Amino acid sequence: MFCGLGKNFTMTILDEAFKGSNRAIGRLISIVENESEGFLEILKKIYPLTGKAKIIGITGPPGVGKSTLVAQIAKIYLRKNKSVGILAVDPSSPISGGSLLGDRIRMTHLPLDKNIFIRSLSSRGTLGGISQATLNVARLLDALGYNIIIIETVGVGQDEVEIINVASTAILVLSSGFGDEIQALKAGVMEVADIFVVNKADHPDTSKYVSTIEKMIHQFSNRKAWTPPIVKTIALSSEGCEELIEKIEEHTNFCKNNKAMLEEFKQKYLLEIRKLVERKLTQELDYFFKEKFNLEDFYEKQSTKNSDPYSIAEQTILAFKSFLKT
Ligand SMILES: Nc1nc2c(ncn2[C@@H]2O[C@H](COP(=O)(O)OP(=O)(O)O)[C@@H](O)[C@H]2O)c(=O)[nH]1
Ligand SMILES: [Mg+2]
Repeated sequence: MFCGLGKNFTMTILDEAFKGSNRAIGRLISIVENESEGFLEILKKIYPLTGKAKIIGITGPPGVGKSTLVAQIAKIYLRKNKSVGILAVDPSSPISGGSLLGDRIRMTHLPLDKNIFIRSLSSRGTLGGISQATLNVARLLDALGYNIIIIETVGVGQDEVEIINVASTAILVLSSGFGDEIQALKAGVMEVADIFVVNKADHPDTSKYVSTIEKMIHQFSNRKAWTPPIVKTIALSSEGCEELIEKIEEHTNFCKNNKAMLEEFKQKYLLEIRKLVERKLTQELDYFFKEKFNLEDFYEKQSTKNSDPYSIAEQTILAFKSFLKT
């Protein structure tokens, strides 16, 4: 925590990070992830430097081979002289840290290189939840000059959809042997995926599984200008990974040239602002109820004829509005 150390201190860390200090980058990420003092100043300052990186989101059920795949993709990009930042998001509590440790070990097969930065994010964040915290950290890496940012997140629920939605290309990884999982897939995650990967293509049931997914894609994405391709991979041996990278490039180019996509990005941006406003207001409201306005006292003072919840809520809002003006 850097509470009390002040703005100048965080700005010094920012300078150090820009000079390439991995330690400073790590501390900056902690400030942004934990929303410690000075984090908004950092985010405002770095924002003009963002927008250059390619942000790839990867999600899917546990065990399908996401981490193995992330490591292979990272290796290919490193060979292409790109710098890579990897963010592994575990939205659960640190209790499940064991699996992350496993991921870290698997990812250490990556060459130790100054062009690579790996970090696990576990904080839910307070300002805008885990997806906003992930976006903030990804922007930080983008501003620091990382060319490729890969976000790995576990699962196919609402949180994961929000997290991969932060990416410019969202990839859903599946593999045969997860037949039950696909039944449980929500429309949300099918709609948000730009590319489907069927990993563990060494498994004999792969072709059958691919046809099932093809049918599902058809069902979910027939209104979209971009039809998500399915790429078969064997992450263990890197088979199919070059093709996956080609599809990522294709998707990036498609987005650059597509009006509907530009509109979609604008809508995402406006939604982010709206969510930031909502979260800030919720924080103010929490403070108001905790420190400034005792709802129970207020309720007790009402005469019986005025004590319907609608009127009390209206009066409370009036009091909150005048609190905001102070
Ligand atoms: N047979 C096979 N196993 C794989 C493949 N990719 C990953 N695995 C294995 O699947 C297990 C889970 O991989 P991991 O990358 O941790 O999956 P994650 O939970 O989705 O991140 C590990 O034992 C990997 O070695 C593959 O293409 N084929
Ligand atoms: Mg993993």
